[in-house]
Amino acid sequence: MRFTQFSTLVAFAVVACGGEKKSAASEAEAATPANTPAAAATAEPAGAVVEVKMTGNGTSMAAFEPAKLTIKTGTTVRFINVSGGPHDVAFYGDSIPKGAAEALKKGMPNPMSDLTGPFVTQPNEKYDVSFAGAPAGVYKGYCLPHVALGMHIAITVQ
Ligand SMILES: [Cu+2]
Repeated sequence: MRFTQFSTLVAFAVVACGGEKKSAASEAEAATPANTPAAAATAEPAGAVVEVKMTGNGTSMAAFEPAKLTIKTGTTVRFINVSGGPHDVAFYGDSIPKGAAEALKKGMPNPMSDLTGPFVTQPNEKYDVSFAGAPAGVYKGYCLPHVALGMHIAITVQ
């Protein structure tokens, strides 16, 4: 009995110690200047969230589901890699409303280039695009790896 209690204590101490190490590492990370703070990447968006699935069979078919949607300014669109990845979402600079590029630059973390989100490679990995401050109009976009397969999306912001 006594031994069991001791083991539990030791196990707890090890866990506690591991936790401390982790938080020290996080502090070090937080202290390092970065474009996007680690906390921002994992924080839940404040406004409404609408999900868009990114699907494909790895060869001949790939799609955003839905491929057309209507949202309100301030909504976050969550792109989820369901199958056939890697996928990403990019917007046509000449096919978005005036002033939209500035809003999307703030709303698309870790871009590969202007208006082009990073590849989403892991199953169920997500990429959030914030339409905070986004002007009303139609935003036409595509998935870079699958644009030839017709993987397009049109988001209407009201
Ligand atoms: Cu794709």
